[in-house]
Amino acid sequence: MGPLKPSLAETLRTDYGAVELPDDPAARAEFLDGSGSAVTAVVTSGRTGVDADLMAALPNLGAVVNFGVGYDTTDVAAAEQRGVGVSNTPDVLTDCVADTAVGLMIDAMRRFSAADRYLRAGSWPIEGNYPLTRQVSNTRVGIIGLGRIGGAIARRLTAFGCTISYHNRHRVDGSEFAYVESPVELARGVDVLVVAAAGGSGTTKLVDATVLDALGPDGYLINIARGSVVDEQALVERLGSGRLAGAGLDVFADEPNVPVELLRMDNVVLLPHVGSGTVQTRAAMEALTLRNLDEFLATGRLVTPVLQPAVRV
Ligand code: 8YV
Repeated sequence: MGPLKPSLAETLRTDYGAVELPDDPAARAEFLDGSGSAVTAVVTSGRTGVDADLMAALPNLGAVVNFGVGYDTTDVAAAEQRGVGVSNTPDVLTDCVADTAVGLMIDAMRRFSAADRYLRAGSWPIEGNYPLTRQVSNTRVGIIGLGRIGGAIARRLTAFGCTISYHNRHRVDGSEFAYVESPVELARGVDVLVVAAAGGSGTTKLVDATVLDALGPDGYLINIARGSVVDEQALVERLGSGRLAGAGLDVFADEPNVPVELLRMDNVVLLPHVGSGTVQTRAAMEALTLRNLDEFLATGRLVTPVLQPAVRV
């Protein structure tokens, strides 16, 4: 189920004889009627996923193999009910996504992209020096979601002298960073709020208007997780009216559509969901996706499961 990395799609077609689920509704319905019961594994990505209706149309499905760490587009509860396994690609993308968070934070606070636009527009000789910006080192940073990626961001920012605190579903055992009970309390005490929590129904608009107001007019929001975790409308309103200082965003609520108001703002840095997008990391994600598929086809188990398939006897 595309779109997939072209080399992965090609390998699946040629080495595995995989078929592509048609996008067109009529063609899809025809395919599912004729061949839905022959499908035992689906390879997809966080952009597409397998919802409960599609699972119902694939009665012999055994595994959803997800290219990407985030699997919020797949209905894991429905998968569990049906005994369908779900895998993702953790760890291999942690460094690149954490690098992206730090890059966005530096860019948003120091306004490098905006200063680059200023220089290219020929403004330097005419308008003079670029306005002063905000120091990154030694700031107070709050991280929502101290999982693998959140932890990697925290470690990087520790080297910048930042004071790190976090909010998470549960306090992380053994963490050296200060746990804060709620997102709003976390936002109140920091200069920068970094969103690194998984998407899905449990985190929808976790960063809402109240949290953004607690972050306040001197605060910055960085999001490398999922657009759904932030109330995007509230974010846009506050960035446009000076109630937030700035933002660095790699993810949006309705990708690839980005609120048009953001395009006109110099206090935001906008990336087209490129967090894991390096040659090295995407190759590692591809390899791990295929390892999961191979293991499932050979043994009925997954290498990096979110949920193991039910054992069929
Ligand atoms: C995308 C990501 O999945 O891993 C994730 O959760 O958001 C990214 O790595 C990747 O672009 C594939 O769609």
